Amino acid sequence: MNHAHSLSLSPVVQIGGAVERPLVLDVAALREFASASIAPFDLVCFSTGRYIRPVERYQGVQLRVLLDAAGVRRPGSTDFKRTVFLAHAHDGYAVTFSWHELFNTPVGEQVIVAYACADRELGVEDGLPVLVSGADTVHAPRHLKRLVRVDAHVLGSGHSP
Ligand SMILES: Nc1nc2c(c(=O)[nH]1)N[C@H]1C(S)=C(S)[C@@H](COP(=O)(O)O)O[C@H]1N2
Ligand SMILES: [Mo]
Repeated sequence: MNHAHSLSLSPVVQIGGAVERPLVLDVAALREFASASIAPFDLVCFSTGRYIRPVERYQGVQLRVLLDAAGVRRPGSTDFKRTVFLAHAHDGYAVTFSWHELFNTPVGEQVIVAYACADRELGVEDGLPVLVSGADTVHAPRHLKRLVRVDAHVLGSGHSP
């Protein structure tokens, strides 16, 4: 009936694909995980070089913590080493992360699903929840607004020592 209030409803993030336990997490559920924050940075577009704006300290949960909760490393399988993650936004925008990048480099420490900025709660109109990679050289591409799902994809067909 009244769709105007839909922006005020709590958004939901799903973790799915090649995981043991697909998850559906609202913001309250995101807040139950250990919180992590990333330092302020300038938002700059990769494609055009356009300076967008400075952003303050984001706070949220590390993406790798959510992926661990969903069970990316399945028992008896070494597929995780050729797994990539596709993160999808509400508008169809999508970006990639690799298992190595998130779990086996310092980049992963600063990839967070953010629900607050400068100690203020984000609203959907701010992009809640924002998936952001704090260690990227150019930040805008992986400053993904209104994250809706992250899917694990196992690429190729390598052997599993
Ligand atoms: N959901 C979503 N997030 C996105 C994008 C998008 O198209 N959709 N574009 C990215 C890119 S390439 C840029 S440059 C910035 C643009 O930010 P702005 O819309 O605040 O100018 O958002 C990033 N995050
Ligand atoms: Mo961009």
